[in-house]
Amino acid sequence: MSHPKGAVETQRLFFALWPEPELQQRFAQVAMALLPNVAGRRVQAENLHCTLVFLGAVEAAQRLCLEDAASLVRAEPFTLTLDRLGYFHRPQTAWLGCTTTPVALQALVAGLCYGAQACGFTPEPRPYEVHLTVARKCARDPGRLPLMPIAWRVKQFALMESGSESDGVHYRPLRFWDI
Ligand code: 2AM
Repeated sequence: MSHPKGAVETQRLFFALWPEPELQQRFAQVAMALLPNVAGRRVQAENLHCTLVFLGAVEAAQRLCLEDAASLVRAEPFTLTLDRLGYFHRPQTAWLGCTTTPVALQALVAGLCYGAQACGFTPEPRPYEVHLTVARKCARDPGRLPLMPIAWRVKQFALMESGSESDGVHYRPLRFWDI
């Protein structure tokens, strides 16, 4: 891609938990069953993920710093039990979430936030709420619908790139770390 003279090339990046394709399909099926007539934009199965830390526009040198920082993060594997449907009013998103956030997940997010800060990023100031967005631009809160819990054994996290293409946004894992 060509850039105007002087413009710095960046990638739109974030750290995330990235489910295996079978699990993405399962989450998509659950979302379809819970929100059959969602008046919004459903997230495609192959894009379903849990954001850990959003970074935004990242330059090449910053990416190296972030990868080094991620390599230093120590966390334990954990089981994420997705057992509730939630809604964020401002971005109007519906998501699958957890009644109980594993301590190991909080530690992982804290470690990544610390690393991101060391690389010059300002992480989200609000407390972390684990969520797997299933629909965007939902004008109305779908409410507290019951959900058969889905247990997701998490053993790695990923640095992800978000790319805009003619058919919409696509997320691509750039690198995985075992935890
Ligand atoms: P979310 O919608 O599930 O919260 C890649 O763009 C991912 O990063 C999105 O799926 C989104 O996750 C999250 N994201 C995008 N923009 C963001 C922002 N400004 N602040 C925090 N998270 C953001």
